[in-house]
Amino acid sequence: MKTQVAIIGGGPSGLLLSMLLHRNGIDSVVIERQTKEHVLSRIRAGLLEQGMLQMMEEAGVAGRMQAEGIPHDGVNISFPNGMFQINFRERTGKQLIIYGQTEVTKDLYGAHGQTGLPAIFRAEDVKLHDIDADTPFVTCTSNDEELRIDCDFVAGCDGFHGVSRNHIPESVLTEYEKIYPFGWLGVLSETPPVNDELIYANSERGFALCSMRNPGLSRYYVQVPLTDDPGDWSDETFWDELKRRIPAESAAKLVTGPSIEKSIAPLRSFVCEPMSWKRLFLCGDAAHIVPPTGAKGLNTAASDVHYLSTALIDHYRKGDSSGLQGYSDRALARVWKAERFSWWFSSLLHRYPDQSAFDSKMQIADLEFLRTNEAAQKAFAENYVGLPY
Ligand code: FAS
Ligand code: PHB
Repeated sequence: MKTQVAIIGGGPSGLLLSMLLHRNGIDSVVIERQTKEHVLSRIRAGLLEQGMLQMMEEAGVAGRMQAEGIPHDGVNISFPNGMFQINFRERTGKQLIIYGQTEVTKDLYGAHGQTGLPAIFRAEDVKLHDIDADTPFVTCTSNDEELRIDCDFVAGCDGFHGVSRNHIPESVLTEYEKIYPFGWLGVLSETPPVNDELIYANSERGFALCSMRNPGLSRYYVQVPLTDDPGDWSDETFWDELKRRIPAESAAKLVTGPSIEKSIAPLRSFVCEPMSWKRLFLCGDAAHIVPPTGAKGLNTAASDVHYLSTALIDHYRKGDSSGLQGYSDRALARVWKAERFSWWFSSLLHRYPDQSAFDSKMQIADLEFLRTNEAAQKAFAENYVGLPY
């Protein structure tokens, strides 16, 4: 099989890239390890930046997101001194959109299926070859058939546990990592959200987040030790613990119900440099991970896809490869700022096992400054809505 861009990974990054290239007459083959049904069953991000909406519009896949996405103007932060709202729309002119990653991926697969572009599922033993030459190719087996995909470029969109990153020589690659000593236990429930905007809570018992997907589908998270297992948490225990961590008036309003999904996500900050090597270009979680506190995971993947698709279009349309040469630096410049914001916001809202009384006072003082200072709220708002591409 021959194509222009072989895309490893059929998650949101890979599909969005494939659709943007297709809209510009550039062929691609998506190579996904799982089945489409498995990819679509994942419950992940839910808060999207304007940049992600714009990317979906450019890919011609924004119809449902525009119709069903819930625009938000502000966010609420509660801590022992009370709860306050930051209206990021007033401070930046920008909104955020509540629209599940599951829906984003569904829309992308729907559109991709209309293009006639090939997608290989159940791909095993995926290997990249000759990425340091002008004629790279990818091999894999799928349904016991050996496949070879010849291409000009390889896009590594295969997430944190993918194979693409490992094809950058160790002599070239630097990895930066921070693992947090806790995770997020997330619950999805067919209940009305407790509030019409998100509530992030810093409580003595640990972090909590009240989010949603639509008026009848809520998403809640509580900070738990990494040693916990979702099976340790009955729905009742989860709801009781959540009520203890959010303001009393919110707890009184909270509608509980059976969880339809319950899982624990570890918290990690990770960046690899460079994000490209020869004919290989990494996008999204294949190159960087953020703790979900800042809601920057999927949104930063979208900015990578913006930079890479623009560079590939310039290469094929104008024979201009400067975008490809500058891709890694350009993408990393925005990635590191998202990493900083996500690390800072996580440090502000979580309780660390070895946290001292002084550390807690620092969190309170930082939150008090954020609650009362205009410049602090503006800086927060600009980062939270997403820095310009
Ligand atoms: P993805 O991981 O989504 O997709 C990579 C794809 O590559 C997968 O389909 C995988 O099966 C495939 N693949 C892997 N290895 C392969 C191989 N060898 N060959 C072929 N294919 C291969 N972000 C938020 O903003 N808010 C959240 O609440 C949030 N929750 C999250 C919860 C979890 C458990 C995780 C893991 C992430 C969460 N994120 C969240 C971040 C998330 O949204 C990611 O940033 C987003 O999925 C990144 O998209 P991709 O880069 O496409 O990677
Ligand atoms: C979510 O809705 O899943 C969500 C929202 C905001 C975050 C993380 C997760 O910071």
